[in-house]
Amino acid sequence: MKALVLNSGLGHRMGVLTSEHPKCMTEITSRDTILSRQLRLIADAGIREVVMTTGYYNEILVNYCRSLDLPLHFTFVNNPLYDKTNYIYSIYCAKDELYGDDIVLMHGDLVFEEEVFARVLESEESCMTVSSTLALPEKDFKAVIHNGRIDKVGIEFFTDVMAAQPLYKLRADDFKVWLDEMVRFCESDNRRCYAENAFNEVSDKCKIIPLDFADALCAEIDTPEDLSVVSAKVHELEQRSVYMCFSADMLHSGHIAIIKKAAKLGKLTIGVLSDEAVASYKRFPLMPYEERKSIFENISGVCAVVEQKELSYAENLHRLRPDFVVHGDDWKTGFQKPIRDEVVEILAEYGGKLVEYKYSDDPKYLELEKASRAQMSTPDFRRSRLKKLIGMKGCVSALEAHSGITGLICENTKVLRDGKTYQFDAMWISSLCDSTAKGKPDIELVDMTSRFRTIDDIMEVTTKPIIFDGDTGGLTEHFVYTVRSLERMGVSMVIIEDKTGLKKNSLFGTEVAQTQDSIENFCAKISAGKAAQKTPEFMICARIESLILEMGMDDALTRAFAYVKAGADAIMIHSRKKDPAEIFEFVERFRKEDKTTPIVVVPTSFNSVTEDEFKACGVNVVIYANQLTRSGFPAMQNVARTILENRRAKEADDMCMSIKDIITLIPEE
Ligand code: SPV
Ligand code: MG
Repeated sequence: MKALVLNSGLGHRMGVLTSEHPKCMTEITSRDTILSRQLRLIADAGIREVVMTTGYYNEILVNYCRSLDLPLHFTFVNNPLYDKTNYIYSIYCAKDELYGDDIVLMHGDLVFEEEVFARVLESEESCMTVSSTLALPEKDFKAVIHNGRIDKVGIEFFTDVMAAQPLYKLRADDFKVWLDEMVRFCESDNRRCYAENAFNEVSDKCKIIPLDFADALCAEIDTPEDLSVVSAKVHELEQRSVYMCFSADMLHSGHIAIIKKAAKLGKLTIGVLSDEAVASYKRFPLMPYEERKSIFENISGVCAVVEQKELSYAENLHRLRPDFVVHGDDWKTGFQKPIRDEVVEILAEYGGKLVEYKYSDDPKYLELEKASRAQMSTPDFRRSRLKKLIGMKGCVSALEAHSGITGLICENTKVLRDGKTYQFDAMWISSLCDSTAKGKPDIELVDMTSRFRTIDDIMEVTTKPIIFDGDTGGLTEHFVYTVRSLERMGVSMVIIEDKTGLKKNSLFGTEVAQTQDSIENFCAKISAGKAAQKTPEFMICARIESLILEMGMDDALTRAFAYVKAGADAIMIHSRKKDPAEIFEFVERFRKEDKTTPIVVVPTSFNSVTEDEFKACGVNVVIYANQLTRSGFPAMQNVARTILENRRAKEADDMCMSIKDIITLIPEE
């Protein structure tokens, strides 16, 4: 595309302002003349070729353009009859430079907003800028519009018209029709009229659509009064502020394109979501906040980068009060809608505006997201994530999964509450639920090979970190192999409990015979596991059964410190009491001496405590150990019974997911 800038005119209505240079060189701000601003916008839009018609002060103009040092190639075409002809003849003089290219045509005294220019350039059809809101000018251009296209342009029309400005984008084929007609006009000595007179003759063959800039700035400067109005508006535009928020740790051309557009609206501040906010709403960030921040700081057009701590924009909007918030239109529905609604509400409080651009669903961006998900599910990446999440969030949550589908529920379930999103951070592969799914008791009967198969099924369809219930860990000689296998698979943490002999589920408590291992033996098992592991991030968590087996708080604490000394990366304290008092007491007493070793709890019985309460007292991992099994199983039993009772499935239908939903539940890759 070439830009055609018409600068042959005399500009005599500007008085002394144009006594030493052409009108386009009039200053509109302290840093810009009309022309330097136009040329900067042209260069910023990626246009490289400029054809400029000149007239009086030809040399001054040429030297000035070159002095601006913009990445533009100029072809200057002097209209030798500039004082006797109109710009139709200037274009005629430049015609050899113009055939065959798409052209963006502007008068040299036109000042327009960057956003208006961007819209003109984006138009797929040839277009001319018009305003549906400005009053009709007496002596300036108006465009007659019929059926969505421009029929005539001139100062003499007053019916079916809108105020129009000489800023056009012209497709090569449309411009050829118009240019041919300009040539015909000029060669039959019709050189003192507007170029638009020629257009009016061929408008049926040259389709130009109106592009409505409404109240945005797009105005010619003809007089000193125009100059002061336009300068004030440009000044105001330069003060405008724009806010956008990004989580992206993987920037692609789509993001850059929207940043460039946003920067055209004013000074752009980017809010970068905190690691915690990204992890809560999307997935674990591939890059930490500081790195993401520095990437945005180095993108041209970005004036400032600030942290956005939550998904909600509220805090930053109240503080920054930007004139515009820019976002893709994808948040109008779905999960982000409440966030959008809040933004709209806050902007309305102070008169800010939401600008939404069409969301790009280009498959290449989906491919990139898929690639990063694939990366996250690789063993090394997945394994290391639990430790990082604990470090980042302080307290993480895990939900039980025992199959691919329950893994997907852990992976994909999200809720939005009070401007925050919540999702599970990790998955717990419970011995109880894995055994139950296989119809077997929770007594270490399901062998490791089979347990690994469950891990594999879940890993195949998810990306979140996995905490594995390793029961007693078995014989130390066996445990070291288990550790290495789990590491290889990408499991993040194994929890082994300090019991020996025939293990029964802890929730039986002392109702069944269970033997607690000696501190010495269990420490040896932990140390052997730690010595066997190959990667630094894999965690071995020692689970203390003293409270379950009613051995007392002191025993629990003695064991906890001994296990940490033996190398345990975390400890789990278990209880089957409804009252969380003993858990809180343990955590408090443990934390007095050990501020850092992560503490894990499984609040199946003491389920009244919230994650925030656990976090506040020093717990780092909260495991919901069996809820999916306990909810799925009775629902299935109920349906089975209902079918039997009715000797048909009709009555059970309302208890079931629809066929359509079940067959589309898991999309094919
Ligand atoms: C499991 O989920 O298998 C556990 C936790 O070990 S508990 O059932 O509470 O013992
Ligand atoms: Mg278990």
